[in-house]
Amino acid sequence: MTSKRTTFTRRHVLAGASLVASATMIAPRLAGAAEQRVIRPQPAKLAIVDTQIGDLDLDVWAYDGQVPGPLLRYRQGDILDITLDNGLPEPTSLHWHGLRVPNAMDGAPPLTQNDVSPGSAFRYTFELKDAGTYWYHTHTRGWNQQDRGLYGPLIVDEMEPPEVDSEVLLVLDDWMVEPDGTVSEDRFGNMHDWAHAGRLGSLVTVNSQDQPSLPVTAGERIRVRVINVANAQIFSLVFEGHDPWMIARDGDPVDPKPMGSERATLGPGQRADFILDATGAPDTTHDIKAYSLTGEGPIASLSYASGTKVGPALAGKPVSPLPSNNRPEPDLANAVRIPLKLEGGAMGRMQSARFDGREMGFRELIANRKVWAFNGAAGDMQAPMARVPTGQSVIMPLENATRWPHSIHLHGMHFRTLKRNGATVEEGFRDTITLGPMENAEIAFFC
Ligand SMILES: [Cu+2]
Repeated sequence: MTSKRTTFTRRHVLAGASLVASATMIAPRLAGAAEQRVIRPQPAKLAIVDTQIGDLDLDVWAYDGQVPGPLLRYRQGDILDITLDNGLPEPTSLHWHGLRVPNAMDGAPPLTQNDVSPGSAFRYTFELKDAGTYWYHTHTRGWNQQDRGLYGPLIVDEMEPPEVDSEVLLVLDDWMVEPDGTVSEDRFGNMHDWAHAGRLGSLVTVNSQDQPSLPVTAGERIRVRVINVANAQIFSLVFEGHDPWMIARDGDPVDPKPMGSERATLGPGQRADFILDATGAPDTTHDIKAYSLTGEGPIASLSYASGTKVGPALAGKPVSPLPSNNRPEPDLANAVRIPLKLEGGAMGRMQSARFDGREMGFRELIANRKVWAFNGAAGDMQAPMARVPTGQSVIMPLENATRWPHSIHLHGMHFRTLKRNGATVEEGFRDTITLGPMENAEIAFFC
């Protein structure tokens, strides 16, 4: 594992008034249909009160000076129209994670566009076909740029959203912070991390705060949206003292059911939506606890005000399913099979892989900063893995032949998971699947 293991400890929660105020991202609709706006990634400072280290003033890269970046909120069917204005000292791009976009708008250089140079701009515009909880992030040297803070939430409201009293958005990240309170730049692209479970941080934040206290009122019904923007960390969440209903995963509806004793697991890039009835008593505090690859402990808390909700109670009423996004179903009978095998990493069995036009041994691959391979090729996105005509359905057997968990994410479309480790499963549409070490799955999608 990584050299620095972190265990969350139960720490006292700092709940200063200003901290509470900014902890909850109760989300207004900021952008309207076809409203044009500019987003500028630039170097910035991020203040975090670390409950162990104290005041941190981190050097980050941020969209419009904020981490997470500004909340983009639309209604289903709206047109997103955003110009990326690069204020960074290096090229960048903007990827819309989980959204069904035209290929040219996907923001994945060099495949779908060129990198946007410093001082240049690129305009992204497309229709928002699907409602749900999504996010945007850089797709250029993401291991560096995303770690530095270049990500933000994107919400597309249903035409008829479920009735709730309030809404909470939780953006989960983990930062590698040095004892002196700086962001560890040495760890960006560190080969040891890279060959293991990825860069796992020492400080877990929710909305860029360490264990924020989220104000709630007894008796209210809350929609909770969770986005895991960490680059490698896997979080399993428990809302202590509450029994939320999961209503969506990766932006797509799931049959609502109470979580019971189940934990909601989110790999990197994944999202989950919940309906949470505030069944706690006034003046009490309940932890939101996370189990991760490096430890467990509270990451935030629900802090009840002294009163109770006034007016008609939604809490306790049945939770209805969200409206379908009507994504096209894969046609399994006529699907082509495109297998994807992941190899490499520390303690793996990969002897060699193709890179730069020839077969290289593992040591030579490491010298070229390549430790992972897809189907025997250690690539860098220069050439497509497969070409598929529009309208074609694909079945993709996935094999994680490594000792490490991997989240695999499809751009531009959601998939159905058909099998996990040989067993048939029935799941809703997802855009990201997390495979544990040596696990396999089969997914299917319509192109
Ligand atoms: Cu994506």
